[in-house]
Amino acid sequence: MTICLDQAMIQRFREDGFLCFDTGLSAPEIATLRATLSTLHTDNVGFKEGALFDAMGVDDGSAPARFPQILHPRSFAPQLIGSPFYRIARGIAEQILGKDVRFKADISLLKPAQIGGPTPWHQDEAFQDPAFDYQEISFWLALQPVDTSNGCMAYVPGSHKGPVLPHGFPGGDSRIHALECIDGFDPLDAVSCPLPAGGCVIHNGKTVHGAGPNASGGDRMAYVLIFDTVPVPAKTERHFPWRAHHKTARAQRELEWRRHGGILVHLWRQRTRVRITNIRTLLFDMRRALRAVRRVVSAG
Ligand SMILES: O=C(O)CCC(=O)C(=O)O
Repeated sequence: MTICLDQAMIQRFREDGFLCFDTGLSAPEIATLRATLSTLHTDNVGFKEGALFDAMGVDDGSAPARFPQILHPRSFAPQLIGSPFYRIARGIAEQILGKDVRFKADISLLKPAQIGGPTPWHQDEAFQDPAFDYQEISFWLALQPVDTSNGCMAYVPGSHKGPVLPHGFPGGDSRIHALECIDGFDPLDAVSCPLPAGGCVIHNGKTVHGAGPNASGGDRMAYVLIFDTVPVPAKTERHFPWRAHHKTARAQRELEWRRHGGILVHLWRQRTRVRITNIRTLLFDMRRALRAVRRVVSAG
């Protein structure tokens, strides 16, 4: 199945920095995705390598996770990449970003019933290296209906047109994975995006967004696919000082795992991302792989 956005929708996405649409996925297709991801969470898949972590806690196992996430769940359930959702998202990403679009990442997001914490306001680009400029779109798929009672997403329209704003850590605790935007926007401008199961909201890497807690009796699950074009050196110098202070248990587990041989598994998995469209994309991927190896060597 393929879905195309019409020109008015694409224009709205460019203006607002986010857009909701219906994927048209069938109930069994949504149930399959939900069951696949639920099993990974229940089995604690990826914890040792830092793929599974609590984005809203110190993530040392001392308290129930308030926002467990799995980075790259496709590494543990490869069938996710053949899913109809992947094909739909890829087609729309190509429509918006052009033929050179690349699949960047997938993430499984679980906000547990009643204890699921709010997602702080943030811009995804605040996590990235400020030396590059990015073109990125996230596809956030609701795996059950979402509204303000279970933490639907909310966006500040037009915020993607400005710079990356100052960020810090929730409660000032740099052990927490999540980042929080601390200045330069008004949360009262935000628009909530309730969705039916199978509804999707896409956002730009610079759009300020967040979500409320899950106060409902059921888990709130979402599956995210991210597509990008190869980053280019930043046109203007910028600094994200919070990145130097970020010290999470997740990153530490990942480093340990890579030091003990996981680096080879990591590089092998990354091969599916490489798209040799031109020499620039190849060089970018080679440099990134080298950086990953250097980090492991210097930690050892
Ligand atoms: O699901 C959420 O509450 C947050 C997701 C998010 O921040 C993202 O997909 O970029």
